[in-house]
Amino acid sequence: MTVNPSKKLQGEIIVPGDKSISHRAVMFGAIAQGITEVDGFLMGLDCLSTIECFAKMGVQIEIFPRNKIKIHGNGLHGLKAPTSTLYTGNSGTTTRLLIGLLAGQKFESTIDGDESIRKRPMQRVVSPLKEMGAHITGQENDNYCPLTIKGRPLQGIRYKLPIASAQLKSALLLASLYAEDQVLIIEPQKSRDHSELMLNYFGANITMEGDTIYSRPVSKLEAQHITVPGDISSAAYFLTAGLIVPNSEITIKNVGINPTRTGIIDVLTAMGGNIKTSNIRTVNNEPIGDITVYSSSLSGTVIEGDIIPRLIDEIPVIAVAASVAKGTTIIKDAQELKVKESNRIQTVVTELKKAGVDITETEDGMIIHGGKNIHGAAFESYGDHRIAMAMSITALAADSPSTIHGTEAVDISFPGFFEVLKGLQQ
Ligand code: SPQ
Repeated sequence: MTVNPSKKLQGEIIVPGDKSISHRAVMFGAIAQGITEVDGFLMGLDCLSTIECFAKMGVQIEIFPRNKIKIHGNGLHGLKAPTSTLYTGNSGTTTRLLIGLLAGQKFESTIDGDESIRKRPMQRVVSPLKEMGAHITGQENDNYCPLTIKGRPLQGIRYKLPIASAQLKSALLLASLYAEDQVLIIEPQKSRDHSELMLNYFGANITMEGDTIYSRPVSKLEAQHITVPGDISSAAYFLTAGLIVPNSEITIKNVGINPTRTGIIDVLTAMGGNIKTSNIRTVNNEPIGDITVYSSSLSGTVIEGDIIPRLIDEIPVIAVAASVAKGTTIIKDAQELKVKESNRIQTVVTELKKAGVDITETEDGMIIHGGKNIHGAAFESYGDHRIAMAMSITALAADSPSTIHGTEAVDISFPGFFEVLKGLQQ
């Protein structure tokens, strides 16, 4: 894919449905009683992997035009033993949440994914589940897929998470639906809380008090109607593009602005970005709004600590904003980036260096001395959707055209990304 430098971006857009919320709608709908209708579902490859896995466990899921799906829930105890391996493709969320759900079923199952999934650590989920009584075996001390899960009755647990991870927390919350007594989870920092909000919407008994989450047993979940907001992680590319390309004004309608996800807005605003949020309302427990960005002159900043889980997936594109910004940006406490679809510290640094950016890799992040000329380059995606899209935004601010290899990866979370970008360039 060739991406040319841009002189101006203008228009009103929508971005596809939130990936985290779409996965959860399928999973919770599958174990609820009744038919869950979902509008604004993300038809990205990761969420389609989740649908496939539940279809293999006997759940009927209908797909309609215009991003609508209907899940015919089997109830909490109605999933069927799959007759073949549950294949999760490139999706860490599908893999980790399913491990939690499968631990308490009455059957045995095997879960596996693509080359990238086979390199992502699962011990973080497997270890507390074993404490609850789960029987899980896999590669290298049960840390890597393929993993085989023999369903067992589970006990409650009091568990302090060693890392702020919504996937780990959600795996335990799903297992808690099959536990004999209370599951208590303590978070080191707050990570996205879509599971807590949506499970309660389906009738679970989850309470949040400070850094502690309590999940108490319920006898059933009830089907709901879910409207999925636009994904702020997808909006992030256009928020950044609108700020760094001169003469730009972009409005993104109906974006999820759950505070556990809006770290990108806080950081870009702190860097001097002119960003306005309007039309704020709540849809099925999730806050939604329209976000407008105007070209701005950005300055470097320090990003560390509690904000990291609130913007973890946006760091590749934040690094692009920092490359254009005047001064130094330091990103710390982001070692989790090393175990995403690619090692995102390494891939971001390698690719931005190709464009002439003064950027250094550190143990837990990166240091960027921004404001220098950005050159067109031949970028690689490493099969990582977020790297493909971040490098496409870099290309808009470059002094000559760039090529991006492996752009098919955008279909993981943002089918139609390049069409939306072209629409803003006209
Ligand atoms: O599903 P996957 O592949 O793990 O997706 C990513 C992404 O960039 O899209 C991470 F690579 O998002 C994760 C996110 O980083 C989605 C997620 C969720 O839906 O619960 C939580 C975060 O991961 P973690 O490991 O911090 O829990």
